[in-house]
Amino acid sequence: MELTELGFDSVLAGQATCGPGQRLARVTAVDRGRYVVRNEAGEVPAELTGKFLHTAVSSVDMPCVGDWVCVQYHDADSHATIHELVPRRSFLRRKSPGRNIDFQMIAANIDVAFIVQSCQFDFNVRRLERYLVMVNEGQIAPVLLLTKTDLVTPAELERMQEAIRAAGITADIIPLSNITGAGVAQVQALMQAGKTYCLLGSSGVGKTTLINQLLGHDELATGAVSGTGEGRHTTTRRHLVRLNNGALLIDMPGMRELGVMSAGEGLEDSFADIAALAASCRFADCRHNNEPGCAIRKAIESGELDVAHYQSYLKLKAESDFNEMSYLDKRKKDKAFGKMVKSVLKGR
Ligand SMILES: Nc1nc2c(ncn2[C@@H]2O[C@H](COP(=O)(O)OP(=O)(O)OP(=O)(O)O)[C@@H](O)[C@H]2O)c(=O)[nH]1
Ligand SMILES: [Mg+2]
Ligand SMILES: [Zn+2]
Repeated sequence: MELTELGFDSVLAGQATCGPGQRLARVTAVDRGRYVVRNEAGEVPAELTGKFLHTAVSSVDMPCVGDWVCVQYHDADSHATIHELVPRRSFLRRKSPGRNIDFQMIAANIDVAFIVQSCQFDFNVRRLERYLVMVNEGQIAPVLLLTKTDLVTPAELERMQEAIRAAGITADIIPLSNITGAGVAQVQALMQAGKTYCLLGSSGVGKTTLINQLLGHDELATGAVSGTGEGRHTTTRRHLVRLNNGALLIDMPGMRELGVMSAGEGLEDSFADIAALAASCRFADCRHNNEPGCAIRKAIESGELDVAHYQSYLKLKAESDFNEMSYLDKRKKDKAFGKMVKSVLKGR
């Protein structure tokens, strides 16, 4: 196997600067501080060097699934140590769950993210918008998958697709059923050898079931859903697998919280319709309240712009601004603290 078959390309090659005795490998699984890396020869367990841990200033600097790393192999190549992270070509990150204001890296070097929602109970356009912000911010192309179409009528499915389009979302939508197999071939057809894909969505929507379909056998564990259609977090670790057609696919646990932060570009890309409208307001600094010549207000009044969609944008923008401010504040304090410690140590 060549590294290009694991997704390596010229962009990454231009960024990789491994030291002597080190080799390139891709992180294929992460589970609470334990890693698995894969190269031409296969997969082995790996751990971070002390130096790596010491120089990592933020959780964002830690390897995640999909990352390329410089590793050293030990004991007849039976395990490896991770020395260096190759700069990411694209990334998926969110605000870490709970009150903690920090980023959490989810995956890296992804080409296409499948945003998965189940037609049964799980469907929610506002949540779709959140996923889109995250995906767009990380320079990843989104494709929407609506699963469990076997549980709804064609008319219901049609309404869901209309609701997505009404929110100005232009990404491709593939409805599918893992039970009847409808739509699965369409997903398969768009996956290319050497490109990396990931599956994002709530627990129980059928992400792993779809991967098993694409693999052609039940390799990964899937779980039952409760009466409400909610999953029970069957997948617990992020894991990259290679399909027969050469495409690389990352399975992930279902996400509960999806905080957005510092998503400037992600927001503008995901709400491109709103950005375009705002650009034609009479005043460049229009706040879209009661200013004359406001294109946003006019579009809402004429029904061209969906109010819920606009409110969702305002809400995400406020949340992102707040989180970003708190994050910058925290980083400043971290830095000031570091400086203080250094000066105290120097003075001893
Ligand atoms: N009716 C129906 N059931 C499905 C479909 N896809 C998956 N399921 C069922 O939904 C349940 C959950 O599927 P999983 O593939 O484990 O869901 P997941 O998204 O991987 O969930 P987590 O790993 O918890 O994030 C299983 O019982 C599947 O058999 C589908 O298209 N239609
Ligand atoms: Mg799963
Ligand atoms: Zn305006």
